[in-house]
Parts: sequence; C-alpha cells; structure tokens
Amino acid sequence: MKDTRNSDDSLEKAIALAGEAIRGARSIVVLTGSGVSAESAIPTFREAHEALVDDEGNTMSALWAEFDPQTLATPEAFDRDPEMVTRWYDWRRLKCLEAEPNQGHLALAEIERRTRDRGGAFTLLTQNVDGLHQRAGSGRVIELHGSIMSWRCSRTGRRTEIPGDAFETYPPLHPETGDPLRPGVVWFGEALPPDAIDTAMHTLASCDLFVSIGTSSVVYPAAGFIHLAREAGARTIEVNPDATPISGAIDIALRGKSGEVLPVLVEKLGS
Ligand code: BV8
Repeated sequence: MKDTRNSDDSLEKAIALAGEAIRGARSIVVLTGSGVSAESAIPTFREAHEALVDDEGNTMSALWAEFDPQTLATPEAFDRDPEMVTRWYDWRRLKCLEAEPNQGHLALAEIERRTRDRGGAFTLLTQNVDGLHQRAGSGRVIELHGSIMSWRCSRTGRRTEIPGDAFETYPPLHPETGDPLRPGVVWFGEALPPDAIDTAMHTLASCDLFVSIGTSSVVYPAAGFIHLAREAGARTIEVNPDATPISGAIDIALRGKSGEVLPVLVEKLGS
C-alpha cells in the first residue's frame, strides 16, 4: 500500500483545498513561529544552538551548544548573567538584521493583500522576534513575544536607540539610567503584551480560518490559539514539515516548508 501521506499529489491536493479555504474566508488569523524564518537562515528557536559559523569561522554552537534557549530566554538567566544573555540576544539580533525575508514571508504578505483587496479581514500573529514579516511587507503584524530589535532599561523600562551593529559592552547600559539594557522580548514566565493578547483573543473569536505556520505548538498561550479558533467555528490549516501536538485538530495539513508551500498557495488564489 503506497504511503500517500506525504506524496506530492496529496500535498498538491491539500494546497488546492487550502487555496479554496483562503479564497472564501471572511476573516483569517495566521499564527507563525520560527519555522517561517528557517529558510532565511535564522535557526528555529529550539535549534538556536545548532552548529552555526560566525564571520570569524567559529562554530557559534561552541559558544552556545551547552545552553538551551529555554533556559536563556528567562528573567532568571538575565539576573544571573546579564552579560551572557545580552551577548546571546545581540548575536541573534545581528543574525536577524543580516537575514532577508524568504519566499514564505513574501507569500504571506501577498495573501494578506489579496484578502484585504476582496474585503476580507487578515491578522498575522507572530511568535517571532526577528522583524522579517514587517520587512516582507506584511501590514498588520502582532508580535506576541515582542521584538529583538527594541531594547529597554531593565530597571525603569525606558527605551533607547540601539546601534545597527554590535553593542560595545555586555550588558549594554542605558545612556541615561546607567542600568543594563534588556531585549524587548517576552521571556518564559513573563506576560505577553496586553494589547497583543487582546488583539489575538478578539480576532480568534471571530475568525473563520486559522492558519498555523512553522511552529512546534508547545509554547503557551499561542499553542492554545487553535482551540479558540475552532470554538469560533473556524477551519484550520497547518504548514509544517513535521506533525505537531495540534496536528490532530487540523483540517488541512500542508506537510512542507513554508518557503516552498506558501508561494504555491498564492498561485492557487488566481489573479
Ligand atoms: C505566559 C521570545 C503567563 C524570546 C519566547 C499554559 C498557559 C500559559 C503559560 C504556560 C502554560 N504552560 C506553560 C506555560 C509557561 C510558558 C510555556 O508555554 N512553556 C512551555 C515550554 C510549556 N509560557 C510562558 O511563559 C509565556 N508567558 O504565559 O505568562 C503570565 C501571565 C501573567 C503574569 C505573568 C505571567 C511566555 C512565552 C513566550 C516565551 N518567549 N520567545 C526569544 O525569542 O528568545 S518563546 C519561543 O518559543 C519563540 O518565541 C518561539 O516562537 C516559540 C515557539 O517556538 P517555535 O516558534 O514553535 O519554534 P520551534 O523551534 O519550537 O519550532 C519550529 C517549528 O518550525 C518546528 O515545528 C519545525 O518543524 C518547523 N519548521 C522548521 N523548518 C520549517 C518549519 N516550518 C515551516 N517551514 C520550514 N522551513
């Protein structure tokens, strides 16, 4: 019996179904994770310490391999070692600045444009902190987990301009307060920005199509969004080379890379 789960024709058929669902949707909510940026050579969140070569030819994994991102992305890690945590985030920030949006980011911006042009609603909720959706032309991007491009005083919360290249010291200090700067991301154990959560809640409650792209669906509250969408009666699509804990609740599974699948999806939308 031929395994047709991931054969090209079943993917082709699933993409055609997904194209129909997008064309007919009144209100679309898309949730993205770091898999969308994998084809921009930004390591996914759980591979962030995978072998990476920096410009001096050192494999960055030598610096970070012993650290699990989940232990670094916490207030406790910052309090314990602000130098190491801010060095990691600044290294990631520069990687994000060097990266370019990929075909998946660009396709998502196009789907948003087409949806808006026909009078539909479209909201992009991202767990990513790399700013690539905005650089690809996505109009309304809700950064659930903040942005690695904005930094603030860890004591007063006051923001400040940051350099386009690497900080000179680690931790970098706020020019007025003199206290260590922290990245404007949401760490584990920290609340998501209230306005981001509010937007997510009300768009999920009224959507008729939910599309989860490039996320392992293990980080909450974002991992629970699919259930809110289904309670609203929405159909659901997942784009991921692998199955995830929400795959069982998905109507249309597109088992592939977002940079490859999403451009084909745009073609299915017709002119
Ligand atoms: C909070 C920013 C409460 C920092 C990140 C239940 C309810 C509420 C909270 C919890 C709960 N249970 C547990 C919690 C606590 C915790 C949590 O969820 N823990 C998990 C581990 C169980 N949640 C929190 O702490 C959240 N806060 O709930 O606060 C509160 C309320 C009031 C007052 C105080 C507190 C905060 C969570 C945010 C943490 N910050 N990032 C940084 O970036 O450094 S999370 C981090 O993980 C990233 O944002 C990332 O986006 C996110 C999820 O990872 P993914 O994006 O999915 O990436 P991953 O590598 O895992 O997967 C990549 C996927 O892509 C894979 O599936 C792969 O197959 C796929 N892929 C690969 N290549 C491609 C591809 N897909 C498509 N195309 C490709 N080419």
